[in-house]
This record gives sequence, structure tokens and C-alpha cells, in this order.
Amino acid sequence: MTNIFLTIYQAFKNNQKLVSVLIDPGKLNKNLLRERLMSLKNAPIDFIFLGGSLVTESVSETKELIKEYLDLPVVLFPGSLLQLDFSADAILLLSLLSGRNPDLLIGNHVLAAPFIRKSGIETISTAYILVDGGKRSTVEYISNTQSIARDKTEIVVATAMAAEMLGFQVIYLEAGSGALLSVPTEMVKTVRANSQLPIIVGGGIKDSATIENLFKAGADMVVLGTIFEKEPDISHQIKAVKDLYSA
Ligand code: 1GP
Repeated sequence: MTNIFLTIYQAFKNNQKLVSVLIDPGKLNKNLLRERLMSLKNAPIDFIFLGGSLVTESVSETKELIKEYLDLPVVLFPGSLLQLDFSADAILLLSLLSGRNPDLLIGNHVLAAPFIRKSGIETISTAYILVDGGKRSTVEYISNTQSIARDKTEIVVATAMAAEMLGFQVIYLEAGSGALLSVPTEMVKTVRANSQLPIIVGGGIKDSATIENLFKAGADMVVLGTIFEKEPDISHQIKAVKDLYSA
């Protein structure tokens, strides 16, 4: 097992919850990003995820900026092959299992594999499952796929089961950045009951109550993007929830 996956897996086994902040290059101007990074200096964050469905600035430059401010692993969350930077700490090798776009299931992975192998970067094979977040998301549009309806828990569960049988390392339930609604807690609970893999949940998480409910439902990690961009300092909210699990 590799480093970052090991941390995720051990947290999952020990019921210690993880929080990642997603930084989407280009969403904030450099000065604002610097301010936001400063605000995370003492926040109980475990990882920085870096990427997005449509990034408008350099992933590598943004990674350098993050490293100037934070001593945290930077994990690529690549929306496309343009977002690969092999000097990051790890890469979520996302397969968009809720969709039927062959490039995002295997095509891009084939193109990237020789470079990944040569670089030696840690890969975490990730079953990426889009769930309707109450509005059409950028990831749906860019990926040319449809999300799974909020009341179709059985499809999400069957997809998670297939992912486990296929040897994926983690499940990522995604409502889409800026979603009106985060992934339903009941859905997370049912996936948890039917899966042996760590579960990451992201999209539309706007407050600590939602984080707490998702953790209670069985999420092992939450990913916060828009709230990090919008609020000057989210460290207290995160700390409050994390403290519940640190005893
Ligand atoms: C990461 O897409 C999410 O999984 C981020 O979503 O921007 O809504 O937090 P938000």
C-alpha cells in the first residue's frame, strides 16, 4: 500500500474522519488564494485536492503556491489530462463509473499510464460516482455524462459494489461543485452498509452540520471546495466537527 491511500485506509478502519480542501486553479485570483491558504495554516485539514472539471490556470503553478503556504500532501483531482503534474504527492485516478463515456472510464487512463509509471507518483484508483446535486453541474456537462438521480440509491450501491469487485481503492460520491444539495446522507449510509471501501463525499457541502451528518452516515472523508473559496476562514467549522472524532 502506498502512503496517502494508507492514511485514508487507516482512518477508515479507525473511524477517524478526514477533510480535504479542493483548490480549483483559476477560481480565485492569486492574492485571494494566498489569503485563503493562510487561513488554513492551523486548520485540521488532511489533504489538498487540486483540480476541477474546467480549470483556467496552471495546475503546477497553483501547486507551487499551495506548497509555499501549507505543509500538506497535494493530491491531484484531475478533470482532464491537462491537469497532470507528476510532482504532486498523489493522483486520484478517477474512473467516472456513473457515466458511460469510455474516455473517462479507461481511455484517458491508457494515455496517462506510461507517464504515471515513469514518474512513480502514487495513484489511488477511485470509483467516481456522480449524484444529482439539484442542478446540472459543470462535471456533467464537461464529461458528457448524466448523474444518478437522488432517489436511485440502488444504482449507486450497485455501482459501488461493482467498483469494489473490480478492485478500486476508494469510492467518491460527488454532487458536483457548487451543488445546491450535497449527496443524500441516506444514500451514503446505504453505500457504507454495502461497501468495504473508504468513502469520500464532495459537492455542495456548505456547513459543519452537513459534514457531521455525512460523517455519521459513514463518509470517511469530505471534500470542501466552494465554501473554502467563499468564506474567509473555515478552520473553526472543520475543527468543531473533527474534534468529535479525535477522542
Ligand atoms: C469536490 O466537487 C466537490 O468533490 C467540491 O464541491 O465546490 O460544492 O464544495 P463544492
